[in-house]
Formats: sequence, C-alpha cells, structure tokens
Amino acid sequence: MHYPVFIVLGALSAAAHSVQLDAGIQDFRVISPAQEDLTWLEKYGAQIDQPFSGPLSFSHLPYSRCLENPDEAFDIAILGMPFDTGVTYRNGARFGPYAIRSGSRRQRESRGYTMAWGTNPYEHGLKIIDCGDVPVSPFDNALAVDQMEVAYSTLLKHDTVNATTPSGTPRIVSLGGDHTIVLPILRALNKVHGPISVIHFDAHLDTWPAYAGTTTDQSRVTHGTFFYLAQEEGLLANNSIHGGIRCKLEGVSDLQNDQEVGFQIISTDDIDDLGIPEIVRLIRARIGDSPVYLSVDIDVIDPGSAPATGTPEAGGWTTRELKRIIRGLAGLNFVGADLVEVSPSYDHAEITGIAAADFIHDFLSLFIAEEPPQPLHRLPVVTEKDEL
Ligand SMILES: [Mn+2]
Repeated sequence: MHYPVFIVLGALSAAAHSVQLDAGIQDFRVISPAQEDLTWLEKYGAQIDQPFSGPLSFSHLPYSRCLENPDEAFDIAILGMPFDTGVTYRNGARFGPYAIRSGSRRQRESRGYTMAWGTNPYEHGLKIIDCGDVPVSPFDNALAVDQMEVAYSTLLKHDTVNATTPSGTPRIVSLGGDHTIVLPILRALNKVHGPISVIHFDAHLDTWPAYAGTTTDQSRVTHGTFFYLAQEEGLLANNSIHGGIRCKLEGVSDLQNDQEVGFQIISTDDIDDLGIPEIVRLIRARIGDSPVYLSVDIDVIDPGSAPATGTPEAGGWTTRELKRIIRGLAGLNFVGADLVEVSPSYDHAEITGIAAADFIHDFLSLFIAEEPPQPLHRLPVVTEKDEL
C-alpha cells in the first residue's frame, strides 16, 4: 500500500521542480546567492572518481609508473603485461589489462568488504597500488619476455611498507596478457625464492614440450609450453597442481608428460564427483607450506560465464565455484598471482572483464587472510516477531 503513495509524491515533487525551473535556474541551486563564488572544492569537496569516471587504474587505486620510480614502496602491486604473441588460436589478450581494470571500476578501497571473506583487503595497513603496464614489444617475443622478467625483478626489489612475505619482498598481481607471461614471472621469482610450486587453474595443461612447427628455440616459448620450459630450467618444485582441466589431448602421453613436469591434475568434472571441499583439501595437501604461485587462466571458467578468451573450452567451472575454491586456499604461502588470457574483443557486456576483476579482489583477500574464511559473514538473525 505504501508504493503507490510514494509514486504520487514523486510526481508532485517533479511538478514542483518544473515550476521552479520556469522561475530561473538559480532556484534550483542549493546555495544562497552569497555562496555563488565558491569553488568546487569549497562547495563539494574532493573530486571523487565515480564508478563510471576517472582515469583507469585497478579499483581506482593510486597509479604509479613504478618501473621508473625505484623509491615507490608498496606491499602489493597490480602490474599489467599486455603480451599476446605467444598464442595458438585467438590473439587479443594484450587488451586484457585494460579490460580487467575496466571491469574493476565498481570496486574501490572504501567498498571492499565482502561477506564471503568477512574483511576488506584494503583495510589491513598494506599499501596496494597499480604499477601500470610493462611496455612489452609487440614485435619481438624474445625481447618482450626479457622485458617482463626485468620488470618483475625490478618490482620485487622495491621496498615494502608492511612486508607480508617471509622473504620481505612485495607481492605482484599480474594482469595478462597470454599465459606465456608466466615464464618470465617464474624466472624472476626463482631469483628470490628458488624453485616454487604452482597452483594452476586452466582448461589446458600448458605443460606441452612444443607444438608442431617448432623449429627454433624462440618458437618453443608459447602459452601452452611455458610450464615445460620452466621445469626444464629448474624453476618449479615437484609439487604443482592443476584445477579445471578439460582440454582435448594427443593421448595419455600428454598426461605422463604432465606428471613429469611436476603436476597433479584436478579435472573439471572432479567438482561434481569430489565437491569443492575435497578439491581444496587435495590442493592444500599437495602444496603444503611450499612457496606457491597462483596462476588463473580465465578459460578455466565456462565460456558462458567468460567468453572473452583465446582458446575457449566448453563445459567449465562457474565463476562462483572457482571463487569458493580460491577462498579455501587462504593461508598457503603465496608469493604472487596472475590472471591471464582475457581477450576483450570476444566479450559481451564486459562479462569476462568483470569476472576477472572480481578474481583480482579475491587474490588481494587471499594474500591477507591467514586461513579460509568461515562461510558468509552475516549479522545475527533477529528472532523476535513483529506482531504487525
Ligand atoms: Mn593457459
């Protein structure tokens, strides 16, 4: 019964405003004539960025060109790697960092609390900034891979404000780019941590030795071979794990090779047969307290929920399922994370960019939480009945 009354009042109010408009625009203003000369700052305060406005940084965070700013201390950096010339099918992930930042525009530090985590990652005294993008060559992959390694190594040397890793180095969340970017990242992390484990969510193994047509050392470096190369270089510990695998294979030999590279497989279907708690348990048991790197290929998500990617595979996990698995991993010794393979020209209504940006928010919470959160923080249920 209240709704119609409200609507009538709204209509009356609008009518009253139009009368005022006829009398002149001054009548609309909320200030007295004496306040006419107030500046924006005096009258309205800070020039805030709204969700749909402002320069583009992840979650409206402070933006710094950290690569030319060695004194820029931070605890967690967002870093774009717009490299997409290592792909086997659709390119376009060079626009991934842009799409993920754009998908984050409704996020902000002051509105970062989630019921699922029961916390706001921006309220833990850590300095979290957007360090922009690595200027990678789109013409020369060997050069680009070196540029990404140098950039990552450079940022790892920056001072922290409140160091959160045992090594005292800051953490970097990388926005791909195609999955090849993980090779230079693992090379850079190896200099600090030695061999590390990887938790890898993807539809594909990415442990293949080479593709048909490989004739040069450089042509071995692709978004489907980088883990093989990393293992060959001694960058990986022998206890990594994939989640969400469902791609087609040459045969069982691919699985044997994958095992030799150091991975255990959790398939896409395992989520139905084992459930999320058991998947979380398997990953935690595999990783233990090893330094671990988290790599999420957005193609692990079903193309219906994340269509904008280079090598889509039908029948994947939902965004919600992976978010719950990620929450279950809190407390492991994460040294960095990435989200790769967002190729926004294949997107619809920013579905993929928004999902990817949401995962980045989860990464920040994951880095901070010491253990998995209890499911859904709610206020106590009020039990008294209102007699009306
Ligand atoms: Mn991949």
